[in-house]
Amino acid sequence: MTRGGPASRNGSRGALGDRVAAAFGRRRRRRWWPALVLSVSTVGAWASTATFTPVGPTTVAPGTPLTFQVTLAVSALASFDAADVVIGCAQATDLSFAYSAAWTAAFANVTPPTADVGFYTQDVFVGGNNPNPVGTNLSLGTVTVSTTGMAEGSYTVRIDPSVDRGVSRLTLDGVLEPLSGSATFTLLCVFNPDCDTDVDAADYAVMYSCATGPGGTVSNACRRFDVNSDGHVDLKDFSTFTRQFTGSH
Ligand SMILES: [Ca+2]
Ligand SMILES: [Ca+2]
Ligand SMILES: [Ca+2]
Repeated sequence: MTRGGPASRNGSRGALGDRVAAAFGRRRRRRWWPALVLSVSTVGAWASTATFTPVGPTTVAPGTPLTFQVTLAVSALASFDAADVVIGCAQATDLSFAYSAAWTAAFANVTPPTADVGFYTQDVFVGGNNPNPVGTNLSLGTVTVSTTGMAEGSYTVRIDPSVDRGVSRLTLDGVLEPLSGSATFTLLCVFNPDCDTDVDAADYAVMYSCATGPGGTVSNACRRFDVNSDGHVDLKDFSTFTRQFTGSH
């Protein structure tokens, strides 16, 4: 699916609307319920939570994929029997999703993951509905962000109904709570300022110019060398550098 232009975005939302309608198929007679409750739920107390738990470090070199386990939990609702979720990352080059075994066991109707629904540069629409409530919290699955081609910097993967126009929500018997949550990650070429495939003498020359000693303060440009995050570039960091030194290749 193409992305970016107004026409394609409208098309994406149309396809998404079909998905949502399909997901709520047996409940369509009660569709006035979500619209009615939305004005209540946006007051603030009604807000379900998506927790992103990183699988591995959240600071990695560009090109290294990052995976997060996503768990959904209700707030004011006693449970939930349906979920509609858009997970997205504004600057990612690719994003993939896999349901947890708990999710596929709990829901009779599991929404087939639909990629590129048009709210973020990369996103996926997932969810499910069930005749009976499935509990107060449940593991949704894992989302993996490919960072190939992305620049160094900080990024966010998120579920945000203010971006997806209220699609993300948990529902119990037609009563809904908006669903939101996020995680940040950092792409950084640690010890490797030229971001090539090695840690060599050229990188060491830059590290040497960044050295602060134990009493100095590291600059933002030199944080890649402060691997123990104590605010200094000193012998402790150099000790780690020597273990990661590969030489030119
Ligand atoms: Ca290098
Ligand atoms: Ca340090
Ligand atoms: Ca090199």
